[in-house]
Amino acid sequence: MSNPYDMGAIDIAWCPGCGNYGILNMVKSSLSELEIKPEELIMVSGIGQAAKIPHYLKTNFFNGLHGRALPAATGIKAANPGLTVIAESGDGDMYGEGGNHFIHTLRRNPDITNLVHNNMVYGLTKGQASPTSQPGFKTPVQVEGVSEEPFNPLAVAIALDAPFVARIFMGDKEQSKEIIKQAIKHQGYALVDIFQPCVSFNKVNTYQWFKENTYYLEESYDPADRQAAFQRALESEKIPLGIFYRHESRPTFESTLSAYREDKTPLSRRKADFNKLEELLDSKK
Ligand SMILES: Cc1ncc(C[n+]2csc(CCOP(=O)(O)OP(=O)(O)O)c2C)c(N)n1
Ligand code: SF4
Repeated sequence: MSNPYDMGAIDIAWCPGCGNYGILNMVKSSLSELEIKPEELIMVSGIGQAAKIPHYLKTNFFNGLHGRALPAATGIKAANPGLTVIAESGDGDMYGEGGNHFIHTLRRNPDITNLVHNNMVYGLTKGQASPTSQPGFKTPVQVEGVSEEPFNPLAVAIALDAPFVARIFMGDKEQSKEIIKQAIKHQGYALVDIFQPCVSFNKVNTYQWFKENTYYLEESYDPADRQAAFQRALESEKIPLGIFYRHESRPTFESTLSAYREDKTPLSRRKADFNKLEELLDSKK
């Protein structure tokens, strides 16, 4: 069956063997299996190799500045609550340049899905360390190896009570696709950190490395238990995969906006009322 998101024969700028291809395929199949129409979706990204992903799906997209996918996605969802909004980019883009937006998006809880291609390196700019690079990782810039503690996106998200927090490996296609689908269906902010090998600039965290160093949370694991989720997010000897934390109890950002209290019409469909604006400005004089 043809996928409505297919672009046909196009040039894709990623290196042969890059993990981004697998993620692109998983996202396309998730969207078509959920029967989300391309016209009801918008993909938002920043800058980087992963951030090119919206160019390769036949849908709406907004390609912003480096690190600015999340505030743009939050604004788009607030103006068009009926759209499915996915913010998708690399670990550098979301956790490094966009780190402050990441924190405040967790606090706001817009109903968006945040897919982060985590290759533990800056791919586009040819292999500098990223916030998730492992200690000791050597690059042409970090010649003695990374000495900083890696950023732990899952622990930060759980600490800030994000309602859906998961980690997957792109090499495990079926399990990963099911988790992406659950994240898209989840009402509220959903983080899926996706392990993705960069075959050109990360020769340490390879397909084999991710296979050998990850395992799935056991079936008896309860994602409603926040303390357990936090503990599991801190594990680093072997890295757990799966849905770490999930709850439905926080209202979404857009549902709390006063603009929707009496009128549910999306802001994007309302006509500007300049008389009201004038009244408002006059009332502040
Ligand atoms: C403000 C700003 N700083 C730095 C850059 C240079 N730059 C472009 S992409 C990138 C890193 C992208 O890394 P990541 O988000 O991990 O994506 P990847 O390319 O690995 O998929 C950097 C530092 C930029 N474009 N803008
Ligand atoms: S540099 Fe790395 S992340 Fe970028 S396309 Fe090549 S393999 Fe993929």
